[in-house]
Amino acid sequence: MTDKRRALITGITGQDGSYLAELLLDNGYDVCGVVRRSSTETFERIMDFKSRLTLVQADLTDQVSMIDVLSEIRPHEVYNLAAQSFVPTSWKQPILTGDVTALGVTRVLEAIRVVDKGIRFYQASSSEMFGHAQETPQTERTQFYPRSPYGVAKVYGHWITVNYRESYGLFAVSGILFNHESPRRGLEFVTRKVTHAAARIKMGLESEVRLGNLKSKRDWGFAKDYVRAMWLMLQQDTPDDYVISSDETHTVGEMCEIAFDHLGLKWQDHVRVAPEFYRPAEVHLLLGCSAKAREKLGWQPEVSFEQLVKLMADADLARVQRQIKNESA
Ligand code: NDP
Ligand code: GDR
Repeated sequence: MTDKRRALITGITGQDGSYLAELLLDNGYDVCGVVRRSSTETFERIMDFKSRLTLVQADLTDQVSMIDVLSEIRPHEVYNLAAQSFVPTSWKQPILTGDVTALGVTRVLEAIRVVDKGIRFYQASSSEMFGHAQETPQTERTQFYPRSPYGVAKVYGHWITVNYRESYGLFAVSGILFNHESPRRGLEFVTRKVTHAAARIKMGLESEVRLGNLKSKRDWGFAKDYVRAMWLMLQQDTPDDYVISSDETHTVGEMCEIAFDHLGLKWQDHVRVAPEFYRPAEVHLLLGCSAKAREKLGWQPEVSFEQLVKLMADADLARVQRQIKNESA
């Protein structure tokens, strides 16, 4: 082991894990990632820099595996990004979602308590905890009212993080992050679903995309900006919780308009509303206030909503064009 700072990331194969790993490598860290056993590889997002990472096998549902990993790696910082993170799946698999997204947090915290209480801990909390928002904009003091099993699980994860900080004096922080997106976003999330579909429609591979509620409003930012805030939270003198958001809100419909328009298409010609994408309980409006993070962490986003949607549409168009070229070669 070297003298460099060591970070362990759970969820390193996900959108945020991949960006955070790159940031930490750039900052001179030894970066280790937890990966779970799978019959096919899930390394697509980290492929370009995988040789610079240490990957270890463990699962958030297995307490001993987490203790073993922490004992082996002895990180200075742990970023807990692993979760069942797709809201609709949380109604289909509420028990699994609770096990990974809620209890999984306690397993990581228990591993820290047993192995080394000096390890700094970041918990990926979510604006979904505000759910049926009790006030607008939402701040660190806004009451939670989750509207999905996922949101409920994240509320547990948030409070157990606060509780371990207060019970054991851990440097444990909860980042309440609003939606953040990128070309690495999973294809089932609405922004990526739209930019990917718009690119395929542009290239004549499809003619329409079926979506749910076009009126719901989200506070969307760029994932690369948001992982910077995670790192900043663990560099402070004292542990605290922060809202991270763009402080703007837009409808799903507006997002569609920007994406299709950017590729020279009219969104009304291609977007169809399909009841199967409506949720049993919707979160209608999220709008964050990140004033505390801006003041105390010196954080601010660099990519605007419009730039974000356009860069995602451009990336998907390039990807689809590459696929077509490879298939015809
Ligand atoms: P992703 O869904 O892209 O990534 C989730 C990661 O968790 C994947 O690496 C996945 O591994 C891993 N994982 C899932 N289950 C387990 C398990 N049982 N054991 C170990 N690893 C597991 O999520 P994002 O990157 O978008 O989000 C990162 C975190 O931030 C999540 O906790 C999410 O809930 C939270 N969050 C995200 C926001 C967003 O807008 N993106 C906003 C607020 C919070 P595999 O590749 O094997 O599936
Ligand atoms: P969200 O993101 O649920 O906010 O959770 P998602 O992109 O799935 O939905 C955002 C909004 O778009 C509406 N919507 C659709 N959503 C999807 N997925 N597919 C559709 O076809 C569609 N049509 C309309 C939804 O109803 C919703 O209102 C994300 C995840 O990353 C969480 O893990 C994270 O905690 C929160 O963001 C903050």
